[in-house]
Amino acid sequence: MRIGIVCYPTFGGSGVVATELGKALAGNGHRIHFITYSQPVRLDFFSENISYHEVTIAKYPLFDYIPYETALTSKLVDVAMFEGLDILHVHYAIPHASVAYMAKQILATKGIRLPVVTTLHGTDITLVGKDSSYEPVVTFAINHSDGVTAVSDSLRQDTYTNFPITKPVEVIPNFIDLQRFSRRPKDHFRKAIAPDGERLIVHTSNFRKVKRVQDVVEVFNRVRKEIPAKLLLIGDGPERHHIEQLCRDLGLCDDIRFLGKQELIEEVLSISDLFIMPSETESFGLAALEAMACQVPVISSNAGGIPELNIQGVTGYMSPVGDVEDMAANALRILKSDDTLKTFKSAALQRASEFDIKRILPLYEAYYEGVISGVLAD
Ligand code: GMT
Repeated sequence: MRIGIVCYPTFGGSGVVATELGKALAGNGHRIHFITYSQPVRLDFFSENISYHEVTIAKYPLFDYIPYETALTSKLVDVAMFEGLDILHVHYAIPHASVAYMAKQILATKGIRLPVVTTLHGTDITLVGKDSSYEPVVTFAINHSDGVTAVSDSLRQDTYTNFPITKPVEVIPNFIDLQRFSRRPKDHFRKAIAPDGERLIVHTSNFRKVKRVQDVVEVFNRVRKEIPAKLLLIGDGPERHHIEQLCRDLGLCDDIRFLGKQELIEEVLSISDLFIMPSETESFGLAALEAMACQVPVISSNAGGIPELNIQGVTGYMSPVGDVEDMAANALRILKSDDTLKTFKSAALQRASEFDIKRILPLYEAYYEGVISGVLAD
C-alpha cells in the first residue's frame, strides 16, 4: 500500500506511535509518506520505502496566526496526487482529522478517492478536543473519517461519552519494538548514578500538568525516607520549573537528576528499577510500556487506559489519582526485596511482549485494507 502519515513530529506519544508504525509498515514493504512540519524525531534511519514531505508555510504580514491547516491541506493534496496514495492515516484529531477531510474533498473534485483513517490518541479527546472551541470540528471530522481507531478501550468509551459520534471506533493499542526496547547491560552507567547500590526510580513525560510530576517527587520523597534511592526525571515541558522548585523545597536535589529530553531512552530504562506514572488522564501510557519492555515495573494512577496495560500486583500497582501515600507504599513493597523486584521485572517484560509491534502491525494492515475496500466506509 502507498500510505500517507500525518502526525506531530515531536517527542509526544502520538508522534512516536505514528513514526514507529510508519517505519514498521515500510519494513513490511509498504511505501510510506510522512507529511509533517519537521522531520519526526523517531524517523532516524534511511529506508527506500520512506519519504518525508515537509509542510512549508508562506508567511505574510497580515497573518497574526500562521494558517498551518491550509498549508498542510495543500501539501496533502499534492502528495496524494503525485504519489498516488491509497490511504491517509492521521494521528491526533486536532487539526489533522479536519485537514484530512478538506484534502479528501478537494481530491474528490479531481476524481481521486483518498480514504482517511483517524487515530485518536488521548488529550485530543479527553482534554483539548472536548473544549467548546474545538468540539464541533472534532465531532464532524471523526464522523467523516472513513475509519477511526483509538489506542485503548477507555479512550474509545471517552470518545463516545464526550462527542456525539456515529462512527464505529476500533481499538488498536499502542505497541513496542522489543528489539529496541530491551534491558541492556549498562552497569557502568548505573554505578555512575547510583554508586552505593541505591534503587533507581524513573519518570519520563512532557512535564505537562496532566502528568502530575509533582506526585512523582512526593512518592520519591516518601520512598527515600525508607530506602536509599535516586530519581531520574526525563523530558521537559511547562511544569519543569515548578518541579525543580519542589525538589529544592523538599531538600532532594542531591538525589534527583533532571536529564531533559533523551533520544536513547532505553539506555536509561535499562538501569532503572521502577517507573512512576501518576497521570491525571492517560489514554494508554506508552511511556510505561517502554519501561516495562526494559523490565521496569510500574507504579501508576488508575486513570484512563492504564489498567489495560499495568496489572495490579503483577507488573506493578495502581492507585487513585493523587494518592501519593498509597503509591509510595506500593513502591516500597516492590523495591524492598531483591526477590520481589526480580519477579515484578520479569512480569513487566512478559506483559510488554503482548504489545509487540509484530502482533499489532497486522491489525493496522487489516484495518487499512477494510477501509480501502470500502467495507468500513459510510
Ligand atoms: O501525553 C503525551 O505524552 C502525548 C500524547 C500525544 O498524543 O502526543 O500521548 C497520548 O498518546 C499516547 C500514544 O497513543 C498514549 O500512550 C498516551 O497515553 C496519550 N497521553 C494521554 O492520554 C495524556
